[in-house]
Amino acid sequence: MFKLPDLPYAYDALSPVLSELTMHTHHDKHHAKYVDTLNQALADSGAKPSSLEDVVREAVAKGDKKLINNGGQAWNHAFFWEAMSAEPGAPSGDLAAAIDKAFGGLDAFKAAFVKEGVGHFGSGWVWLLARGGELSITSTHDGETLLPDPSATPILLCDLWEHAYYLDHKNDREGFLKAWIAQLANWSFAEAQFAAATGSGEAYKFPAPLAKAA
Ligand code: MN3
Repeated sequence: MFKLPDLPYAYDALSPVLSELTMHTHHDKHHAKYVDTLNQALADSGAKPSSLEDVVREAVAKGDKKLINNGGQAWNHAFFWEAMSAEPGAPSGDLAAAIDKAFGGLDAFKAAFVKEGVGHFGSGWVWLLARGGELSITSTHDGETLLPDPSATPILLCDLWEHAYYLDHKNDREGFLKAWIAQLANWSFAEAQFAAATGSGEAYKFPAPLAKAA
């Protein structure tokens, strides 16, 4: 079975953009429920997967909605926690150069990321991703991941579900996204992901399942 990953910082570390209450609700209730439902579905089917990435890719291949949604949400939230930091820094080196090339500068990238998130109808996720050294922005619906696309490496990810921001920003998704990209995007994590996309080091993986059956 898969274990709910801990937050890589204190629950109040991302305040005021994301409050302690939001982080407790989002991680301890929403993310936990996706992991629980994923584990129950795997237990019911007798599956003994070696990675969550394999679970999601196989679920997509089979059209298994329950595993696509709950496995995808388990993965996306774990990546989302890593993609945030109380000390976000700024992109440098190869990643900064790739941002300039793709978007015409960091401010233009941030505006494009916010625009994609605001324009996404309903629940989902907004991504900065790399194909090799080439950056782009996309959004996915509900629990969809980028895992079925072997050419795509996620660099940054922000949650567009209302549960991610409603307690702190009410219906103001644009205000949330502007604050998020300015104050929480974890650029050292993004640089490590970009290095992996361009052939140096390993991209993020969800923690391997515990040996014991669910
Ligand atoms: Mn969420």
